[in-house]
Amino acid sequence: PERRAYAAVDLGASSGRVVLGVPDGDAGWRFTEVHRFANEVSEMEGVDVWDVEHLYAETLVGLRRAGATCESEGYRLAGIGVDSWGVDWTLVDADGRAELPVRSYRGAPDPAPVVAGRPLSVESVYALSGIPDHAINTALRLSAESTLGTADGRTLLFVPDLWVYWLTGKTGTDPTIASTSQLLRADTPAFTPELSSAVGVSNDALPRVHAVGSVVGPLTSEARSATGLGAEVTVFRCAGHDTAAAFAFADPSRDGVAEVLISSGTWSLVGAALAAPLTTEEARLRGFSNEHGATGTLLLQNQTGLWILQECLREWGSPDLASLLESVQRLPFDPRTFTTSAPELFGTGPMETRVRALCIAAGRALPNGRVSVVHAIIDSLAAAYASGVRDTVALTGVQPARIRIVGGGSRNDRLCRLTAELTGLPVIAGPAEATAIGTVAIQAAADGAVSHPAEVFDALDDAHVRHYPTTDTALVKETPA
Ligand code: ADP
Ligand code: LRH
Repeated sequence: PERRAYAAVDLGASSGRVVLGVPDGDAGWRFTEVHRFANEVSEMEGVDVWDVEHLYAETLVGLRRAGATCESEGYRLAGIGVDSWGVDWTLVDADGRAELPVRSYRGAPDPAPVVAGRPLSVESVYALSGIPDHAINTALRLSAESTLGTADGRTLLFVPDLWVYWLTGKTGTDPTIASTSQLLRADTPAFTPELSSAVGVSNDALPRVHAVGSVVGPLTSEARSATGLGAEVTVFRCAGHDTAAAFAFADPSRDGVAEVLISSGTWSLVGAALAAPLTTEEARLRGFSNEHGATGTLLLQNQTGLWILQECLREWGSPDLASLLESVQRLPFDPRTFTTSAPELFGTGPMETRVRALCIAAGRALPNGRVSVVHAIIDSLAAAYASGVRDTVALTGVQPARIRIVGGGSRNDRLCRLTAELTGLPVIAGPAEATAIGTVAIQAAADGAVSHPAEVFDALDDAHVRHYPTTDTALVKETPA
């Protein structure tokens, strides 16, 4: 029988990759990263942008490799899916030209004037969209720019939608990425003029919302010749939002709130999968968004994540992360942590100085050298995870059995260990590539190769996951203030 394989194009804020997933007999699924390429915010004429043309060119390289790998191993590449970071967008005009470059949320303006001028109350916007006001939200930035009062034949596409458009020539979006905009309803996957008109955005410019797992179509002839792939490869609309792809295993209708979910990458997302949105005033004040998941609602607190460490590394000329982490591995937890989501850490610019200043304010003057900085960052990220877990428990009223940490940060042993110690909940860490695995799993389910995306995750072997018990209080000696 034909052995069908699926490719995930996973665009993260710190790197992009193309991952090939193949069914591997009784052993479940095997994942091969066929291509990885760096990504970062760059500055163009004073504006923070993503070099999407470069990222797309790298994507084509990766897809070519995915095709070649399939051919040499006797698989047929049956599907391609794309996911990326949230909120950023482009406009495609009537001639199919995308407005480039895509601006990065890192340069988002102060949203206060837009919020003050909006005819809907802060509470109504939250009740409708499930998304609290945050400078990065598509809705608030579009409004600040006043560029989309009339559609003029233009269609708004989020980053994964732009990839799907370039690959297939078809416009559209999916509920997961669209929900990061604050323009989609939380209770049903539809844009509403109530939300768009409140921020002066034409509802006509918003793309059609297609279900997660729907077929988009074959590659354009241009994409075929750039990748060497044929017309038999189907592009699927997956969970375009990387966070939703990473949590594609969590199905609240099957599992209830069994675990607290943490996605640990450039951002930290902490929360739970729910059967329906939770838009209470308490949820809003605690900073939780209700985003559409691959199924159900993802109630998530957006925290600044490993961005802080990434920017320090960039400033230090990219020293080896593993050896830096090794040098803080056995240091005791210092409860004098700083607020990782402090607004001064948000933008690009010198990070070490900003971290040192916040540490001094927290009564933790750091000695010279990088080790103390890394120590303070990891301790502070773990304290933020613990606080997000407490908030999740308070909001849902459920005492979860464990915490699941996915994403690149699940490889950070100290971070995972501290999270278990500070919360008293066991941590399951991994898979680090949950996002790409989710994007493969959604295709496999849509294509009938598995009955639920969770099956693909359930079949992962121990190489993908590590267990941290709560009894290990080796690092936490004093309880944080
Ligand atoms: P994004 O999708 O936002 O680009 P990732 O999920 O790829 O983020 O996570 C990137 C982060 O993962 C890096 O900032 C780094 O701190 C962490 N990471 C990656 N590999 C390792 C490793 N081997 N050990 C510890 N941390 C790692
Ligand atoms: C994480 C993420 C997160 C936010 C941010 C912009 O990669 O998608 O969920 O939406 O990026």
